[in-house]
Amino acid sequence: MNKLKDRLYHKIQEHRVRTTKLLKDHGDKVIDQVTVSQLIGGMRGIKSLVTDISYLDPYEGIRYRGYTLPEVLKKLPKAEGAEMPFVEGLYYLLLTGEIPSLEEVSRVRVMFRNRRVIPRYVWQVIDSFPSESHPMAIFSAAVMSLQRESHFNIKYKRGMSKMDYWDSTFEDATNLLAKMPLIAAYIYNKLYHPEKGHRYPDPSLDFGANFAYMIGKDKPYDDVSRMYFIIHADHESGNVSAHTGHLVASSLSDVYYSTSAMINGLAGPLHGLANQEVLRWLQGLRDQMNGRLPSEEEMKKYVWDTLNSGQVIPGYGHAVLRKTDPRYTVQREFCLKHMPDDELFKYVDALYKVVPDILREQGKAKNPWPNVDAQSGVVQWHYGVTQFDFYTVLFAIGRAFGVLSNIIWDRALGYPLERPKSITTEMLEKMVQSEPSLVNTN
Ligand code: AMX
Repeated sequence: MNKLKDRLYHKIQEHRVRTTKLLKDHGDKVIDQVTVSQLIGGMRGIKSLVTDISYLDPYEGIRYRGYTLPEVLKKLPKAEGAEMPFVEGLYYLLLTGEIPSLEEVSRVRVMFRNRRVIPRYVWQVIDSFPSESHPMAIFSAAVMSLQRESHFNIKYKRGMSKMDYWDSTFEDATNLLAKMPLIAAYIYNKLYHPEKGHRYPDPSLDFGANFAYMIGKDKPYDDVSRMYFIIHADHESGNVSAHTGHLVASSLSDVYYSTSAMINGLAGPLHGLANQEVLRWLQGLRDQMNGRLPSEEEMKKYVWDTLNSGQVIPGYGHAVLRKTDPRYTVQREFCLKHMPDDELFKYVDALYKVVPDILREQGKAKNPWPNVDAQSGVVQWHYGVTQFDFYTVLFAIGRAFGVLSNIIWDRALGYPLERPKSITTEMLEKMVQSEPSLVNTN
């Protein structure tokens, strides 16, 4: 067994006892109530999932395994001269809850490097897509096509103990994670730089630096990649992409089916696609201004025009967060250091000054503050990744780390098939008439 898997197995054995005890001793304890508005309103806030990989506090933002993002970025080992840590170290942290040493990260790097081989049929699947296809559709299909490589499926067919599900899921997850940047880079080069062709991975480079190399970007884009993959990795389990991955995997579909489904959920404009929408919306403002920076009044008018036409302000608001997203702040600090004079960054910064007050005045959004997507496209644009259709693919690579770590743990702890109960509107009407307490939200 390799070292990471060994450590993970140790953690799993410790944790199984806790889950078993909770179920056995407290299985009937009530944890939450459900109101009518939660039932009709997308299940907001209902405590109905368990994960130890990350926790999202509405005011503080995300913590991975108990660490805030600034702590994660500070504590995880880095390459010499790098500002951002190895993404491989994040995988170790998410899986085990421990900050790895440089040596432990080196071993994970070798493990990833040895799994970078992509079967030829994946390239053929990508090549068969029309060039106008959205890169998220191509990415999802390419991941899906790898399904025949699943170790979990082979072992399941042969007959495998439930206690061992996590093991082959770990193998599948690690294989897929190692391959995702190569697939993404191939899609990028094919769609946007066909004249340059495909670049083979450089075995000397880590996850983030190799991705930068494969899409032809110089330093500090290696750090941009690392930062991007790390900050997008997980946002606890209820968001659409994480929940979709977990749900599909709960039927014992393998990680290829689950990750492809996760990518499809991320591709919606209210979720991961918002990063591309922010850029599209900002370009609209820039076009109106003929390239000059708008005055505060002009900016306010653009925001109000968007709201009055019934659209949302992309990159603002959140289903859980109630303050500025720390993922926004991490990227803002990177921008302030590396690209303070960037024109789009100035737009984003100017928006930060006007949008929250306007959203408050409009009085609909529960959270008027920016989320991760308000800032991330701007960083990519600055370093020449101007094809904003591609931004959500980058988000998906990062998110796969969290989703796959969760699926490995789901299997380790024997989480069953997910199956909430639904009722009809008529039943609901009858229930609220006969049981007024059911609608009391206090
Ligand atoms: N602009 C305008 N209106 C907004 C808004 C925004 N940025 N954010 C929320 N609202 C509106 C909602 O559309 C809703 O209107 P309705 O009552 O007419 O349906 C009302 O405010 C209440 O919504 P909420 O409870 O505050 O938010 P939510 O949990 O329903 O939705 C989110 C959360 C993110 C979908 C929403 O804030 C939004 O659409 N934001 C813009 C898109 C975006 O940036 N998405 C990315 C989120 C982060 C991510 O997943 N990557």
